[in-house]
Amino acid sequence: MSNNRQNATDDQLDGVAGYMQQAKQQALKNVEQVAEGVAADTLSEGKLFEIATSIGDKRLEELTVEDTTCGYCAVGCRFDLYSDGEEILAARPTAEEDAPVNGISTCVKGKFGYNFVNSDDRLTSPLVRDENGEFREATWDEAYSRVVEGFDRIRDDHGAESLSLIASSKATNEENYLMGKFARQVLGTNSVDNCNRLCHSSTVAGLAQSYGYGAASVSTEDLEIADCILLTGSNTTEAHPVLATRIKQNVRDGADLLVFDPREVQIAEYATQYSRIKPGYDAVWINGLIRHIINNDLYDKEFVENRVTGYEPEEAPDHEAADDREERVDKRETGFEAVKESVQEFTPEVVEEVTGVPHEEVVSAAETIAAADACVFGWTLGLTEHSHGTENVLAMANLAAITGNLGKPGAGVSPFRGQNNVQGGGGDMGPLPDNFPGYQDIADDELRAKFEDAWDCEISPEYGYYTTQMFLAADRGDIRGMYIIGENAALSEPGVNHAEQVLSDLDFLVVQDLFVNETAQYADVVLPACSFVEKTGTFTNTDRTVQMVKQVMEPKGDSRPDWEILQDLANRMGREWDYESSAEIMEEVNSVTPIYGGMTHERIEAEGGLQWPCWDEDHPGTKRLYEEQFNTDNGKANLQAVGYSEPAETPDSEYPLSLTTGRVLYQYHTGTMTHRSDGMMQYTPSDFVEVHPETAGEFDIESGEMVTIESRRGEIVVPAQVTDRVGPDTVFVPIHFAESAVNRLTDEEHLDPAAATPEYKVSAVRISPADGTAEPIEAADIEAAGDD
Ligand SMILES: Nc1nc2c(c(=O)[nH]1)N[C@H]1C(S)=C(S)[C@@H](COP(=O)(O)OP(=O)(O)OC[C@H]3O[C@@H](n4cnc5c(=O)[nH]c(N)nc54)[C@H](O)[C@@H]3O)O[C@H]1N2
Ligand SMILES: Nc1nc2c(c(=O)[nH]1)N[C@H]1C(S)=C(S)[C@@H](COP(=O)(O)OP(=O)(O)OC[C@H]3O[C@@H](n4cnc5c(=O)[nH]c(N)nc54)[C@H](O)[C@@H]3O)O[C@H]1N2
Ligand code: SF4
Ligand SMILES: [Mo]
Repeated sequence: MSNNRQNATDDQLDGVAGYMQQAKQQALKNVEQVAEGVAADTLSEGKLFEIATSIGDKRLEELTVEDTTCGYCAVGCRFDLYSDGEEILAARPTAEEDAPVNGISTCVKGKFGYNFVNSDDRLTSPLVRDENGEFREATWDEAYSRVVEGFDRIRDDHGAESLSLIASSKATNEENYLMGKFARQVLGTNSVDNCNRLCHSSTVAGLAQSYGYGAASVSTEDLEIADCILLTGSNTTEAHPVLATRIKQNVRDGADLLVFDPREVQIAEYATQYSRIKPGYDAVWINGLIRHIINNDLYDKEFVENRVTGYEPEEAPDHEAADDREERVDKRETGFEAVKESVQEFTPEVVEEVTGVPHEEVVSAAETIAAADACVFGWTLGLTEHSHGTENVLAMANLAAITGNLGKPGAGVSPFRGQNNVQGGGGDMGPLPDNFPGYQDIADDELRAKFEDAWDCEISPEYGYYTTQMFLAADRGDIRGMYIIGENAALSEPGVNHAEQVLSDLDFLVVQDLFVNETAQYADVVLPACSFVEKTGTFTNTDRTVQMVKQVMEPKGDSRPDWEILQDLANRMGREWDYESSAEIMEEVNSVTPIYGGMTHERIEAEGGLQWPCWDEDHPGTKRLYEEQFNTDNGKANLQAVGYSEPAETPDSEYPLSLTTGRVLYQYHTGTMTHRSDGMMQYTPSDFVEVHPETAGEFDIESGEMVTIESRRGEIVVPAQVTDRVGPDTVFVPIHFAESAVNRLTDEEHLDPAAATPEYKVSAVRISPADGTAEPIEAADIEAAGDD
């Protein structure tokens, strides 16, 4: 087996300079096609926005230019996109006042990641199976008929609850609102969920329990004015490059940065303190910090006295899944005294032995946080993707509350959300088995009655299945049909050997996507959707800012925006939907979703974004949550005692290493968008495994050599990158390539009891040399490509 990692020719520059050079040539080519008199020599390396500036005025008039919001990650960068109607030619900064998060910054993906839109294998017409079981192109009419037939058959034979829908956090708020409505009103099932389940649902569950809202309390500007930032489980420079820039700037200006991560990721280079932790034991070191702070009287007594209380869990609705989820919560002691008592077991010895963090590092981090006037607690998947992710988040919420770091400038909790629209489309819009839009509980009789009335349908009070549970329920025959919109479950679910089996055994599967992705290969019908550059609507970013997304190009081929497809299907299934635009859908959202009450397209456009809650048309939106009170019954933060927890599967003699998984800068998830860009592929053409030099020695592995990685569930082969970025007990593999799908190794069964998040961040594995070698893998130059 060979690897073509370094396939750049000799005369090309290495690293990011080479990437920029290539991108510049590509952009120049575009510009030459549309503009006369391009002043190539005005272009400086790494300043490709200037290319767009150099498009001649005359030709400029012939181009479409729209200010829009990035469709990759949840930072929510805004920029102008230029199109000649056929393809995206350039991205350049929009007016700074219209780009509250990024100003003039963007990362490589927002700047250059558009080749996928026009790629030859974009889906341009619906596909159905022919008599031999092969895909053939079909008219929309035929495809819709097949979909209706398929869903009807399952409903008639097995009941509507055996249908489920996976909604797409790539799509707009308006589309996700309709996905939730479609599941409940048209299909008649509460089993509707999305990628938040695989990602930050433990953040949402934990923060909702502790403070009332499952979202960041801060605005992005708080990252720039905090005195101290604690970051954990976040590879910020690669996954949220523009936020990393904000943080680095603040650190240069004197803020403290504390990084806790099993990998010495690039942001750690800027840290006042980097502590290497063993994956899977976050509540332990966080409780160690809390213990030091409380026992040494360093906590914020006034805040604790006035703004903190215990937590009284509500009775769980009567549903198998819900019972299981609530069980652990029921047992939890609540209030400051309970937390104080519960952290006593996390002595310096315990913390060091379990997590590997020496006592001096616990002390210095605790004292830095306690001494800061304002501290932001930032985290991402390293904290959440565990079988006890919600407990990790509760522990972090306790830490922020006892140090009084909420509801004031430069302070608060900042989970960096993932997909471009997972905060809005994946949460706020309620394509969820337990919530209507705006986190309104479906088990609440009054709220359910409101939606039954608004949507003219009956809705069961029983929670549906979470995404991860849908796949387990399918094994039992409880789910028989799925409608998967913009989600590549065949690669992104945990334990994909199992997921593949489920997808192939389903009675009926509809996939709605831009491509025949790995999931679509199991579909009965594939419906071609449009990407964010081909439609209008809104996305909600990581700091609750709702921003406009605008159509820059016509839909490719016969593809249609998701909301139009849903409307067509709803009408064929006996409903009368007549939305003429996404603005009209937003009006309906406004009327049923209190936190979005005043968010019309008109205002979002005029005000350059609005942060929720925004209760009515006169409300200015909310920059920072919890300034006066928490969103709980008594207005106080609910502290909850969090005890010892560990990963569901720990290393042993057979599988001696902890595997953790994640992302790289140049790739995005399952690659449907980034694999179609030559530039991105040149820099990360395959997955790889990071192995510590000592471990490499022990298992006889050299950099560039192919390595077999095995878990109890499967095996993959990837080239090795020998590096001390990881510790000796840990190996890291990215998630971006089907041929080395790391989710063959992960476990689909052990889910977080409150949030049903899988444990992507810890699996027990063993490694051994495989046949073949690859070029040694250089770490990408993240610094320069992350943001400029
Ligand atoms: N380039 C790029 N950017 C992206 C994405 C992408 O695919 N590509 N995806 C987007 C999405 S949807 C998301 S959700 C975000 C994810 O953003 P991140 O969560 O920052 O991304 P990951 O690479 O999964 O990184 C997780 C971090 O957790 C650390 N970690 C691993 N195990 C543990 C543990 O047990 N405890 C702690 N504390 N840390 C641990 C890893 O070393 C790594 O630094 O990125 C978004 N941005
Ligand atoms: N081992 C491991 N596994 C993980 C993770 C991990 O850290 N480790 N992270 C998890 C996380 S946080 C996430 S978010 C998931 C991501 O997993 P997925 O969401 O499955 O990954 P994507 O590749 O982003 O898939 C999005 C799909 O939407 C399509 N698409 C894009 N725009 C549109 C649109 O506007 N409409 C429609 N209909 N389709 C569109 C794309 O072509 C693509 O097929 O992976 C999870 N899996
Ligand atoms: S950081 Fe990059 S991927 Fe994320 S929104 Fe900004 S430009 Fe897009
Ligand atoms: Mo995510």
